[in-house]
Amino acid sequence: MSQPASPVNTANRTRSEAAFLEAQKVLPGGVNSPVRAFRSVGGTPVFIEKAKGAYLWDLDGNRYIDYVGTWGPAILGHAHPQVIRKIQQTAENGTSFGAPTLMETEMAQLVIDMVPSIEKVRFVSSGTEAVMSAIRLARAYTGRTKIIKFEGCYHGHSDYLLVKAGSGAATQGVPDSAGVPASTAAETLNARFNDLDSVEALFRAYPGQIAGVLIEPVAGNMGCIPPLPGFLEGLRELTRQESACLIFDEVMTGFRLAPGGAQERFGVTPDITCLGKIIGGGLPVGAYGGKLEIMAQVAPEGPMYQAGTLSGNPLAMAAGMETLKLLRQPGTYERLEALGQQLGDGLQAICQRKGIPYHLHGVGAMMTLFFAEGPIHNYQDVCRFDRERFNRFFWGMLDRGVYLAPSQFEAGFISLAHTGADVQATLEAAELAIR
Ligand code: KE4
Repeated sequence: MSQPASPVNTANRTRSEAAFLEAQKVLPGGVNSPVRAFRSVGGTPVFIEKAKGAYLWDLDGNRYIDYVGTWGPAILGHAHPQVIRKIQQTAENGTSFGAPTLMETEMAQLVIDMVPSIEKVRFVSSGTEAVMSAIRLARAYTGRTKIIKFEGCYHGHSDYLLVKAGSGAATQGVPDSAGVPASTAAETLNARFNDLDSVEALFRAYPGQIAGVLIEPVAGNMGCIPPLPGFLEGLRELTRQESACLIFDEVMTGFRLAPGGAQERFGVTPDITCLGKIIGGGLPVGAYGGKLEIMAQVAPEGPMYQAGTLSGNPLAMAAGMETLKLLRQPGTYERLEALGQQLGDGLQAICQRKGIPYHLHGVGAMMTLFFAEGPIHNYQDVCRFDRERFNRFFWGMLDRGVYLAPSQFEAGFISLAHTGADVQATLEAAELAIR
């Protein structure tokens, strides 16, 4: 492999270090979302000054090739000129009205056209809000209270989803955060990803009580883990038999794995779909949607209450609509697949050549290099990873100008702004950072 002309060195981050000290005086942990604090890898987080295309620049002027993509939304790359211009034009007419606008109807129609399961949609302001509302909707529609989720999947920070598995396989959940009442957690049951038997066991243990099964159809919050063949189809059949809602949390996979998300890619149509990230083009948008008869529950059409001051916000609708329209251009997903393949193949070749235990899962433009032997089908498998080797890799890449998620339990994201040369430069850094 050719050596880089002038090795990139971004290890001087003194301004970020000073900024982090100041931030910790006024923000819990110095951040507005925990993962940004780099606690899992240690050290000081990078403070970003600006971003454009596939690149970030920090306060010290270092440039990074970005594979976090603000955790998924930046699928076009950062600050796409057409998105920025649309936001600017929209802002000239005001930023929020708290009243209906034509843009919300147009955006809803676009989402309905793209996502197979959605016949009617409600916009909210985050993925957390979308999933929280979808759970309430499943409970309203079925009249049941229990929810099944999967260990290792993350669905935002609502009380009933910050719940981990209890001691026994079929026991009720226990809080996974301070402040979550045990009574709330008890309504949430945990199954094992890619293990249909674990789901069937819960339906047998709680007959007629389960409102819905909530899943990331491709897991992205325990690293990227795809469904085994037949797993999603099995969930679809089981929930149909049990008259429970199948809820796909496509906050991360929506519009990334295909125009219609994982449900289009894998050909399994849920009852309710949750969306976020890409749908807002980098501005705060979440959404939940599904069949007409289910969405008829949602106020003011039906009895299930949900509301939001900034829901359907004009700026967010403008950014999201422009993003989705650009994603629908021919060749988009082929290009994302090709870049993902180039990066995944290159990383695997490095690990193989060096005899490093690894497993790589990549689905289109999202992937994770696990420093653990495969197979990796669920959360327990991921927990075998070599933490020291991951941390060496993370910092080795950051110091060479490649910005990765600061946790083995996250997915990496490629954008349409990344080039083959960016991937090649990434692999040159990885050649030195994987050890
Ligand atoms: P937000 O509330 O952060 O918009 O969405 C919550 C959420 C829901 N569902 C899935 C599948 C998600 O991945 C997320 C949020 N993802 C994390 C990254 N793994 C966001 C980053 C963060 O928490 O700061």
